[in-house]
Amino acid sequence: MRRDSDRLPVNGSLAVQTGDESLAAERCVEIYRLMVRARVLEERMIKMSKSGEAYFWVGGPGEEAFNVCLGLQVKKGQGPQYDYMHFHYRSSAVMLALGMPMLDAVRQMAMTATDPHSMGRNFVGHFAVKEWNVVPVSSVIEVQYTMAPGTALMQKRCEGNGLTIVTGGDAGTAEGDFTSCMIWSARPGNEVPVLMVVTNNQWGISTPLASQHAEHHVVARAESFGIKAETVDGNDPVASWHAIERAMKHCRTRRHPFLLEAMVSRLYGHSSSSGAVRAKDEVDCIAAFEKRLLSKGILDRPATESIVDAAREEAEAAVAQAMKEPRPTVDDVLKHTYAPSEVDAVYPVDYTGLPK
Ligand SMILES: Cc1ncc(C[n+]2csc(CCOP(=O)(O)OP(=O)(O)O)c2C)c(N)n1
Repeated sequence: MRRDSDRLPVNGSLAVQTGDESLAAERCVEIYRLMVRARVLEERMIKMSKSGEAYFWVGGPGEEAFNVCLGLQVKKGQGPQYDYMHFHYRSSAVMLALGMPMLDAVRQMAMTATDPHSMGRNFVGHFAVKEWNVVPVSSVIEVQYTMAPGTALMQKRCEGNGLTIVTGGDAGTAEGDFTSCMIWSARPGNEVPVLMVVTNNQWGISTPLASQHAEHHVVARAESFGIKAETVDGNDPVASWHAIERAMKHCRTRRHPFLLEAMVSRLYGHSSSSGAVRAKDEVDCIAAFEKRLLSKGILDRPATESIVDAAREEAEAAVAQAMKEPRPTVDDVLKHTYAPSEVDAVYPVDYTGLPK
């Protein structure tokens, strides 16, 4: 039976600690709940991909600790005074932390016309929210890194303290786009506030990081551009929270770039194309954090179970709702495209015979 996990009593004097850094109990519970919701959402979407309710799945199980901490610290809003976000396809936990309902992720997975990110036309995890400065996610990896200095330059010109956040995986950093981002963010006298995040799971689909990169850590490349950088254990929410806070403070106040490399897990392989099978030999950030919360007495077992139950109910309700909603039709093909009229005039498309 569902209990109201939002009203769990939290002892305000408790905290979770990593080294000298700590997070208060209330913040820990907020982070834990979002991490659980993100994992349950992704696991339900993996089930959709295997059951015929949907097709391709890609997402972020294993990145929840870092991504929730990132989402909770974003200055959310529309326009240059707020943060711009150029994400990759593993950012569902950031989006939930920003306030996206599970239903909107499920709608994209189910390719419904109600999907607010792409009207059912893009892959799952390809978010786009104009009101929150979430720039459309690209399937072509790394192009987001070349776009990021553009929004950051505009933010610098507009003054204020908005910054640009760009995320991607470790393999993608081999693309020239990653270097372009460092060059354009760090031009002497023209530095711009880009927070470059690399979530390093040590894989590029099936290629191990160690077989491609001689440098020990991605952050090693920052030094040659004079970019401040840090590597953090992205499986630890306490360490992640503080590293993100430091990096954001640098970008907001100095108006300079920062490179933050978060070491994370990849708990269900690359995507449904590689089977989406649970990895047993990688750290599970939720299990690890839960253990710390239980041992500190911040949550007890019934409380963690109630959080998981509530998340599962939410995910089931989202899937049930999305499956009832309409799919896009042929008449929708040219809606929300940049230049439908010109393209249509030059290359007229015959839609007769296609299913409505
Ligand atoms: C330009 C480009 N090349 C190749 C691909 C195919 N591809 C999709 S994801 C991926 C691996 C990316 O690995 P990484 O950047 O480490 O991110 P991860 O998926 O591990 O989070 C590749 C090669 C692509 N989408 N775009």
